[in-house]
Amino acid sequence: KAPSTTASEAINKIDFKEAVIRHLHCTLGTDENKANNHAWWKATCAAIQENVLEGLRKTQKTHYLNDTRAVHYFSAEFLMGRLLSNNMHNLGLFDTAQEALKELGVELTDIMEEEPDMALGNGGLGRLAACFIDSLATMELPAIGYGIHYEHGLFRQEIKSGAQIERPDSWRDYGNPWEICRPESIQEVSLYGYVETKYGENGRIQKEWHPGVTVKGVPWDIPVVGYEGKTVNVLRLWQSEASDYFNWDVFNAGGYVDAQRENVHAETISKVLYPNDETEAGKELRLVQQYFFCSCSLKDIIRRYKRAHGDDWSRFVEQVVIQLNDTHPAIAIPELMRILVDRAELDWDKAWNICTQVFAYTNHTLLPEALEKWPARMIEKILPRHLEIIYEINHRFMALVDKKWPGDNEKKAKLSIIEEGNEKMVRMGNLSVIGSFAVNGVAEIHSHLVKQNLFPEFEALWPGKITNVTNGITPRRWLKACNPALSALIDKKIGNDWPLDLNKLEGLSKHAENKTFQKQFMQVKHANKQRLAKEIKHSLDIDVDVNAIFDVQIKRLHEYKRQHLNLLHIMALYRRILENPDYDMHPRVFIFGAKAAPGYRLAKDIIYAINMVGNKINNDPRVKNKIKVVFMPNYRVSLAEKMIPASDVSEQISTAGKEASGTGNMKLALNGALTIGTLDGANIEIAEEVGDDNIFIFGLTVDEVDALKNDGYNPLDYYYRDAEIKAILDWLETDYFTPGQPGALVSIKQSLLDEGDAYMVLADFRAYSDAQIKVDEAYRDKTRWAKMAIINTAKMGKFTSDRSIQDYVDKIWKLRACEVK
Ligand code: 26Y
Repeated sequence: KAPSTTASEAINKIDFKEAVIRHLHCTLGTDENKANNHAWWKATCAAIQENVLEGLRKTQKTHYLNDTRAVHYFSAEFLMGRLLSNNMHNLGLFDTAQEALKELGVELTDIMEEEPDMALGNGGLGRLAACFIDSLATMELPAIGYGIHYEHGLFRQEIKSGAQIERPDSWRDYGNPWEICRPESIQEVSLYGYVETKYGENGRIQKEWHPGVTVKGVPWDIPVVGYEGKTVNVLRLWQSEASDYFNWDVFNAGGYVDAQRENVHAETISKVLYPNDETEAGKELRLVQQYFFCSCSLKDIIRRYKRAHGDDWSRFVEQVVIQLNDTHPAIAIPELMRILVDRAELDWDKAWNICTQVFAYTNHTLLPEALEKWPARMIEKILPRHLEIIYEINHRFMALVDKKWPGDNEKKAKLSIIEEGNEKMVRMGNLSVIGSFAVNGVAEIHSHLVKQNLFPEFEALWPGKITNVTNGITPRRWLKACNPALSALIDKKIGNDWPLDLNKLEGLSKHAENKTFQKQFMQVKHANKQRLAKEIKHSLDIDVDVNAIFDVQIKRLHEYKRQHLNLLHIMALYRRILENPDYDMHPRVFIFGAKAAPGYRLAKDIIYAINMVGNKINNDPRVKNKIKVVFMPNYRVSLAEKMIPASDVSEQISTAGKEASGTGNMKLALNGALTIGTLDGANIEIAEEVGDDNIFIFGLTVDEVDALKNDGYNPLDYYYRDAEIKAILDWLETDYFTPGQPGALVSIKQSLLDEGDAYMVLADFRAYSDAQIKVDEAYRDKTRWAKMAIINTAKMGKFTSDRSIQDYVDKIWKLRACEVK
């Protein structure tokens, strides 16, 4: 019998055991007999971190010596999840660590559960940033992520009597083993105060900002390990602290500073992540957060540049490109102008030239309520000099517009950074387009709509500036690490280089009809479903049938994502069963995971409705277990990693034109789930890849949605014409699902009937229901389903974030890889 490990692995295993024990003793002050899972986890992280830091040191030295151009990814959110499993896989140490720990009597997968998620993001945008920095390191591209070191990430969700409760998330409570504090790189950031105009000797007008307060930005570095571990980049997150000195001059000059000082306590700035996605609340602290991390990051970039190039700004644009992850960091544009004009004393034109060659902007949404706008008065109060700069940028830009379209005030009103009205507002989208050299959407259709509907005047002014880079996901985390059984099967079939070259998965296509492979593929799925079923039993005490279809909708809760369309369909099935006990359907488990923004009433009502309807159905013997409804609390990255490998059906059912891209759709398809979805976002490109026979597309297209809206969409037409729709909506008004509380679910009906059904749930209901019947038929044909599932995995090559990053490099960043030896 062949030995299970090679000689070198055996040595590594011994080294690794030694390192873990050493850390138990010397880092944690405990020992093998006393250590609990948490201590074992920490010691294992520390042992891995030794290897990480070695790579980090080499990478930083190499980048410094080669004076590399780098991309700086500015993002208010990085949804990193857990790092242990990822870092072990990327270093190629997973198996070694697993065996080493086993010999110490410790189960690696158990201790991995000790790690809290780094949930420093809301959803898609934050997770995209995390996938991108994984790809950047993997592709050996010099890159740094810049963000905020939130003390509390996205809230922890509990479900009490069916309703969402928010609890604080404390991801660092017992110390984070990955982060490194860098006090030597602290930055100072100013806020509030006033601007003084001075006249220099040469007649040059000088502006001096006398800030009201100064705060400290303390950087924490999280190493980002590329696959195969050669390049280790960093994610640098800024934590706010009270400054060592307070500007007493200004303080004494006027009592108003005192008042402003109360507004923002230094430590408050990085205290908590705002849990709203896609709805701008216009909160002052949020703007302060944005400015805080942008200012720290720019100063950090400039410090590093000056170390190599001194005061010579001429090479800045060769060395630095900054990607703005949506408009959240757009304030970096006037901040860089301020630094260049007021501090470095460059001419305006020279400074503007630099800015507009450094920044690039990614748009992630078309929803009007998500487009950031700040009251000019608020910016004036917090950043008085920046408001002046924004006006100056706009003034010069308006002159340019006038040259192109002389006297066209309508064009000017559309293009202006300033929205005139009752209250003057600063449009951060317009500022971002004007201050960037490239703008991109995140899927073909989305980029098309950005050009056609959101920024048509900019598209006319600067054709070619708006481009597309379709999103992607890292196959290391979203297949290799989260689905080890499927990864092993794929390795066996086509070799193990697919994590670096995902198009290799195409090689699975030719086995899609092979009975043995189909069986193996579906056995893996089955085992993953068993594991999830256990988790469901454990956390919710619900029994689910592993032979049922696992139908999964996991994403933030939003009307446009239409979890309520899914719910209405579940109610329809339930009703059909009650009316006809022999109603023919394959058993199905509908599984949801979703957090609602704490202030989003209807979203919370939908969560409540899913739980109440689910509770009724799950306990109704007449259903004979044909339907189960499971709402998994506290959806997050680490839970996604358990749910996605166990999914049969992927629900991607947003109103066409509303979901910019989606990335969960890619993760699920990669793991062999079949999509039921609308022609929206990246679903369209997924359909192109897998072919129409291997996806269930339904519903109105973007053009049809527009046409129906223009014709005057009336949801009541559907209510009165479709008896099933009427019955379901009326059901919501009774106390059938909420005994003793009639009307508890009525807000959903109201939003659909009285408030106009803005997301056309009723218009798409019948098409959705019909598509679900096709899903049911397909699943019953085991061979057909297996083939379809395999083809989905095989055709996901396009959606690796490595491809997205290569597109950014080619179209926008013009970066070169730098090999780290
Ligand atoms: C302005 C503030 C309230 C705000 C905060 C967070 C606005 C938006 C967001 C987050 C947006 C977001 O996550 N968008 C998603 O980005 C993904 C990555 O591009 C897309 O796949 C997804 O369709 C889009 O909804």
